[in-house]
Amino acid sequence: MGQTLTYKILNKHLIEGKLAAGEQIGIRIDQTLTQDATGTTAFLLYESIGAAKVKTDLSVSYIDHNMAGFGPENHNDHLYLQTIAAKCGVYHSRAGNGICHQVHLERFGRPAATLLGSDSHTPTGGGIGMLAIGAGGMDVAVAMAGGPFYLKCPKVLGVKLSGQLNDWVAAKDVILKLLSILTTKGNVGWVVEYFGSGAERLSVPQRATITNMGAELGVTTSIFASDEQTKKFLSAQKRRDDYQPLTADEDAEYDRVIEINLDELEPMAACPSSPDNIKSVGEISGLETAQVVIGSCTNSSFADLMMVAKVLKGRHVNNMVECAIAPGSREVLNMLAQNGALADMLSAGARILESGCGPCIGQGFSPANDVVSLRTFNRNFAGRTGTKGDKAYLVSPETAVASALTGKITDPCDLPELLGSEYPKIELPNEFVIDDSMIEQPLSDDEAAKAEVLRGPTIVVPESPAPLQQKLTGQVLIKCGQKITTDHIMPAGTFLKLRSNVSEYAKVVFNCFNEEGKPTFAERALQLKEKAIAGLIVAGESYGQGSSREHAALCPMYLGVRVVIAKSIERIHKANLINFCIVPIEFADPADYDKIECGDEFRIDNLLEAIRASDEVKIVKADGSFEFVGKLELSERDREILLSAGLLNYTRKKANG
Ligand code: MIC
Ligand code: SF4
Repeated sequence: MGQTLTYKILNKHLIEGKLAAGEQIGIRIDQTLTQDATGTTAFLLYESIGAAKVKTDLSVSYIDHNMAGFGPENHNDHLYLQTIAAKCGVYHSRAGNGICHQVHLERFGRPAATLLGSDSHTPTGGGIGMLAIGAGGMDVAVAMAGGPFYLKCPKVLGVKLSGQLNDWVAAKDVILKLLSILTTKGNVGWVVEYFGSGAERLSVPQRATITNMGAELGVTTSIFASDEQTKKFLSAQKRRDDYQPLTADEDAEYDRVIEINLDELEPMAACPSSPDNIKSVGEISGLETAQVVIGSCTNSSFADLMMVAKVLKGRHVNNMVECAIAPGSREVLNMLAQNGALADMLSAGARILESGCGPCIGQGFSPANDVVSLRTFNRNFAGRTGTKGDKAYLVSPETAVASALTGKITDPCDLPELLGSEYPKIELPNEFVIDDSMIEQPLSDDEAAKAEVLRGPTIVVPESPAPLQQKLTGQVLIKCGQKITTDHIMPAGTFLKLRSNVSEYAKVVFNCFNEEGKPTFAERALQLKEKAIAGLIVAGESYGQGSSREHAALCPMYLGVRVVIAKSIERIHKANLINFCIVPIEFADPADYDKIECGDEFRIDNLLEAIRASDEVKIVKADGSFEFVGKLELSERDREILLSAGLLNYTRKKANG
């Protein structure tokens, strides 16, 4: 039987375990990426491991999330990250150079390599044929120190793309279509591999849009073959030498296959407030919109923005719409500036934002109350825009620009009729304008030994978890529903600047569920912690969807949360919980969820014993009126990490023999 692309790469990188779906495996990581919002913790933890120079082929630290600079925190972070990178042999992409995923694709990604990134959209690299996986910062720190990355050997879902995208239909519509089929839950443990004649016709940036938003499916990663398209892209980036062909075998067998005929695809939208709430743009057209934002790591490539510029040229954005465009990288922005496209955007009334995450992570551009905001991003979780009750729709750049011109959600296929606009097909340039002057090279060993690391006062080393005890007494601090995202647990936006100071950031854990005039989650948790009562979180399906932010485990840990009991828990978040010594438990019988109330007290009498040797644990209500069984789906390594009080202690213990 032939091999899939995924298994070919896994095979070449396997260090521990057997390549069979469901088995725990350890793989070698060739490249890592970190960004500023997860990076400070990742590097602080990296320093705590005691490692000096990174042992990967290449590690890059990006500044792209936190750039607004209200107060000293952001700049303190930037200086710390710049100086620690130089010392540790890490490349550093400075603020303004672009979004990590876009820049990594342009300047560093390499087919057939493995990439681990402390950002859930790391799978963008799958567009260039690399196995690119998102993880918590602690896991990335271990990989930088040369340790393997552990994961469940995935099942492979083949997505066969046939046909060809019609004019005005975009790569974004492909992934939105797939989200309508697979939804955001229930896909843990899969890799999506695209193949077929339709896939062959897509350019690298189009592929990267698809693999990027594959993160919303909750899969381990998504990947395309490395072929002529990849060669063309890398050559245009003056990196022809990084190219190597890699495809699945002709007779590769997938665990499941889904077919999408690109000829039949139409413009799609993810409606509020989930990336899987999909409708065709036709179904929602006519809805007035007051804001259109084009950018983010999903849709801000040169081709995307050139198409937008060409449609805007000689026209003007509707006067009831605020339209902003954030080019994904300095390379893209430079090229738009040099070829005049930027001027077309400006003349059309678009606001140009700097190359970074910006509005996608709630750093400004929050919409007014009750208005429809159209975004080319990948996430529209409730409140992520920074506005409570927001109505954010996720669309392609084609749909976004059409709607910016008309002031209503508009199917871009109607543009020729409405505005006489022909579809501007954008070819990949033969040569991108390359300027790596904002990427700092790591220092030589001699220079590194002398270099000073700058640590502003807002950068605080996080506390280590306390060891778990055999007998645990806990109280349910919150009972939440299904699809709780890490944005619910740990809001970003204006709180993002607190990422390097856990005790401050922890004050806003579950902020969206806090009620005015009542004690906050954090206050209630700290009260319990003082009484040595563990905090328990109870949740429905797909707990911890979305971002890789380990603060969604680190901050609850700081507040004394020791156990999460949910119907199911998403991959990255589950790993983060374990890394920070919070026990992830899944209901053996989901009906037991209904029998639990916030404030209930429970006990576990044999927690350590169960973690050591059992797949189950008995959880008993303190008054003895009810008990239920929780599943412990843990690998041997997970168990050891929990018993060692978290990954940092575990890694130190291992290093000391
Ligand atoms: C996001 O899109 O939510 C983020 C911000 O990029 C996160 C990382 C973070 O919270 O810092 C992600 O996707 O992992
Ligand atoms: Fe940045 Fe948004 Fe991409 Fe996250 S999804 S990396 S916040 S642009």
